[in-house]
Amino acid sequence: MSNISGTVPTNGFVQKWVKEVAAMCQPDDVYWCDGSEDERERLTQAAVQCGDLIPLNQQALPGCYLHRSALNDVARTENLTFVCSEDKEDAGPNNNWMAPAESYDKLSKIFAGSMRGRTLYVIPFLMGPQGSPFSKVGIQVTDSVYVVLNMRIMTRMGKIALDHLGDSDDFTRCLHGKADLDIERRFICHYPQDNTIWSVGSGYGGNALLAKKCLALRIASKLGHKDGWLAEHMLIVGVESPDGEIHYICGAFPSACGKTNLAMLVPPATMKGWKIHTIGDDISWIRVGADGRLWAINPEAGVFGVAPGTGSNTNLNAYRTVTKDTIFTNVAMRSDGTVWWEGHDDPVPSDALDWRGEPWDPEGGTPAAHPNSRFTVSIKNCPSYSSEWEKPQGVPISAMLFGARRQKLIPLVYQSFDWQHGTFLGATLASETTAAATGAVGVVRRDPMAMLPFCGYNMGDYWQHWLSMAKRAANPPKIFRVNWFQRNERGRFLWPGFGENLRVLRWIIERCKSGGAAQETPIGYVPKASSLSGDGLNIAQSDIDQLVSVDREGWRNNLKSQSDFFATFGDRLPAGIKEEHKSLANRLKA
Ligand code: OXD
Ligand code: MN
Repeated sequence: MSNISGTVPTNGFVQKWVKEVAAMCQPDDVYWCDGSEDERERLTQAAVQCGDLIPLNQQALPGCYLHRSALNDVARTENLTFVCSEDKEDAGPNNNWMAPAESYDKLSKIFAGSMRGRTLYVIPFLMGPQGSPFSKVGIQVTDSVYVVLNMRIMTRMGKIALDHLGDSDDFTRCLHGKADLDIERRFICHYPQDNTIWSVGSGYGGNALLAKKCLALRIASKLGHKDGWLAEHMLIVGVESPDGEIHYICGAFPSACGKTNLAMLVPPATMKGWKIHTIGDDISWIRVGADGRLWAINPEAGVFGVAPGTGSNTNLNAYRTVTKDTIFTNVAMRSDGTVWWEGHDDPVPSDALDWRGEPWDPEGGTPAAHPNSRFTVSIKNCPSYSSEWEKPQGVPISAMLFGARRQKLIPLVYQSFDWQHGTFLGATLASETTAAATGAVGVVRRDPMAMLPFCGYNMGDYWQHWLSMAKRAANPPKIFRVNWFQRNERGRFLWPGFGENLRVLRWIIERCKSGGAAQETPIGYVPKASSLSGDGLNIAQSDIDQLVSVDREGWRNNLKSQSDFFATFGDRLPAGIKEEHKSLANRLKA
């Protein structure tokens, strides 16, 4: 029998489920979290004592701590992630699948007795604004105090969630255990039919903070399919023009492709009067409003951002965001107890411990911070945070972006002809892989809507669901494809990116208002070079011309890879997507 402490809720469904998992995992103690400040302090001390957190220099970085993860546990492991629907076809070729009974059985054996000598923490959490009919409750149990402290930042945790739940049974059951962190016994399994997630053998964010990828994307995408809404791997940002008008934009980009930077963009000095309002940097839940527009909420409360490349020149807002109350994971630590990573403002240190805690040799050819090192911090810490984040109905979306990392072929920006063509632009998204998932980096892979690792059901059905939104929403957002990452033959980036991306957003907003000069091409509407230049943009005309040019031959060569990919979805591929592929081929022929 475990010792029980903390605030036990009155909800009988929650109590019963926690009793069942405790009987399986056999922890010494069960602690029910309430989300209070006092609890944060106690659990932080416990994390320091067990070595999960290392206090950083509290003068320079108040409330900041460092976590070093197991060496084999530094990124999402997509090959060990499963959607365990009853029917394999419902998981689709985009997911690994295991039969539910087999997977429950396999994982039960790993969980059995795995928490002996440990504490099982119960974390009630709310995804979405308080009082919103769109918000969802999850209950996560975990044996990692690091996970509890991260969930506390990433979600609205504790009493607020239990109040929202009341005596209902409608919550996602999220079971997480580190077990022995053995990669051979690591599984991240989703059971959409049971509104349940089981994850074992990893402490890494995307595998272990079950609110994030597991609930807010994989499980939520399936719920959205059933109930007529979308759960997307999208940032939400408000862009205010000098006349005070704000347009909200959602943007899907694969992991580690700059969503956090775009959500927190700092306008360049040359674009006076423009302002940015940050609502979310990773996930959007999107519904049709009574006015026929799409409205989005950010279900999360924090940012789990990639540290390397974050500096005051690239993203001053993010850089400032992480100066207090931040948990850093796998960054380097200097001898004065402050942090460093590649792309940090300060010079390369000679006195740092690398992400593994070993003395770091700047000449040694290995990075000081892990390329997927992270910061976890409240979104409210961000200087450009917008209180619209709290609005129960969310914000109305004017434009949606699909972006990826592509050295060639994809212009800086272009607009779809309509919603169906926009869905096709999302469905044909492909990107060079990054360190956010294990596996090779820099290889082009198809990543439709930046959801390949996160869509909790058959992607053919998901595209059909996207297409069907046009019938539900009389006034849907305009859809654009963007690519900040084009390079010339010598490998130099053609576009300065970061704050200058606001020029692209400005053109997008003009297009949403039926203005903005554009050229119709076979792939969509591309801006005139003059729409982006001016106002002190310091790049060569030839670079701008290349950024907005359409390489017809390259596009024709790309058609086969699109159709090969679509063919893997068999008869689940919607007619609308087939039609768009055919129309593109015809336009390119003309
Ligand atoms: C993330 C990811 O952590 O996409 O947001 O990997
Ligand atoms: Mn993400």
